Amino acid sequence: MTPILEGSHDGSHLKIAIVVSRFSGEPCQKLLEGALGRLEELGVASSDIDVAWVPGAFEIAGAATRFHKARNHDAIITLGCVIRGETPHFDHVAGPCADAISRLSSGGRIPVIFGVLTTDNREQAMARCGGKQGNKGSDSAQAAIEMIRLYQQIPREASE
Ligand code: INI
Repeated sequence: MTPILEGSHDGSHLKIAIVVSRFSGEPCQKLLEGALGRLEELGVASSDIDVAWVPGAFEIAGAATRFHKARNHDAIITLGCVIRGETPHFDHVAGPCADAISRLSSGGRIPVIFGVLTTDNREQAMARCGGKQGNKGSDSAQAAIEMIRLYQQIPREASE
């Protein structure tokens, strides 16, 4: 039978870095609360979680890259919120933010999770950080644990 690889949701003994932007205020705070709550439910010790606040989504990738280079964590979760209706330069913030996090993630050494909301308005953002559409912070935390456990089953190059 073909083996099917799938990551578990066992967060025990894992170290997680979270980079969260504060630009939009409440949505970002709620994303962080969602992530921390889910990590705790999955067995990650609070002492094994490092949280770095950055001013805006544009700064997330830089801080995430520093965590990545430091090699002290099993995954990095990025959280933030970019709202189209609140900025004329939405595309200049949201695009580079997503591209840079994607580049870091696709290196494949550890999971780098994209928990940055990009919405048309604040209402849509609020719905996705603990409202009708769930909490993307919580979803991102679960994705991080699942991907760590999956990567543990996929061989990587010996040189890494
Ligand atoms: N940063 C955000 O995180 N969300 C936004 O909606 C946003 N807007 O609206 O512009 C935003 N801008 C700030 C940007 O991320 C940087 O912090 C700033 O340009 C300094 O580099």
